[in-house]
Amino acid sequence: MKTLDRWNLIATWKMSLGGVRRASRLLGDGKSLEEAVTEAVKTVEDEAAYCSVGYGGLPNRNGELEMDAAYMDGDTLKAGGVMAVRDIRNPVAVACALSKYERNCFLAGEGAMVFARQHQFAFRNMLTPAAREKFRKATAKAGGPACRDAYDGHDTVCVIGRDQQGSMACGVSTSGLFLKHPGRVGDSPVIGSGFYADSCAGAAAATGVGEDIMRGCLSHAIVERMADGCPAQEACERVLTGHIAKLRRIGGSCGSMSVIAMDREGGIGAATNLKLFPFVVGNMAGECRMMAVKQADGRMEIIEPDEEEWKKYEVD
Ligand code: SD4
Repeated sequence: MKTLDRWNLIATWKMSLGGVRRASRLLGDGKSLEEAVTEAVKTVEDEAAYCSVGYGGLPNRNGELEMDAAYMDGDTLKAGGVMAVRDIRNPVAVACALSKYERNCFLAGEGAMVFARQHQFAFRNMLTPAAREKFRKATAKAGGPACRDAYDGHDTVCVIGRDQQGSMACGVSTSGLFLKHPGRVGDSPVIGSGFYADSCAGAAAATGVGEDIMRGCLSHAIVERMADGCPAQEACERVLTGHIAKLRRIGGSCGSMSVIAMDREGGIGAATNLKLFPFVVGNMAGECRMMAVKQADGRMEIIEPDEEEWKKYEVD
């Protein structure tokens, strides 16, 4: 197990690179952790080319785009989330606003959209022509939306941040599984499953098949390990491999699952049951790097692939 450097940001998938760059500059300029983390997530939400988060995300069975997002402040343990919302430009911003409340912090569907309207959050038609076309092709091929199970092209942007004072926070956003049932909620806006941040211990977040991630409350389990002094990398590996072994023991196969974590000193960790899971790290000096966990037979190796190697893997 490789010991890694100290970082201020860690985020899932290659798509988070632009957002992490922006967040690292914001932190370096003395902006708040909340601003840096939410900006990193918003950057991905706003980009149409990333087809599993925000604008241009994956439609559900009705051809509508329903999104989940959450935010957690690791100092106060306050968290907020929105579930199955439509046409909100930046769901993570609404989740962050909800995290300030004492009650009614997690809102679903129409209720969340009413809150967003009342608080002047921006709305836009989030369904792009490319997403419509993707829906049309997938449903035509399968003979209708209801016949087709969700496929593997779904990803969540998860961003964990830590500032100079050691405060930690986490933001996540996704359109969830392609062709999911209307109203389906994945792990992403479920506290302890898709995300968890506790500045006294560390923070963790997950991406993959939400139903399987939720069965292990993976993010909270990883943070608990770090609270006991386990380094972030070891916590990620132990929790993920233990959960997968258990799922296999009790009921056969499980879907894709990947996790990232950061301990309170800025040590990072990542684990996956994919062959390769890319992630991005950044620090306050503006240094950002793309890394990946390579996995074979449950053994993980953190690597920094070069351009040629990335091409071999064809992953986002
Ligand atoms: C969900 N966990 O809705 C999300 C999707 C995802 O990689 O992250 N896929 O289940």
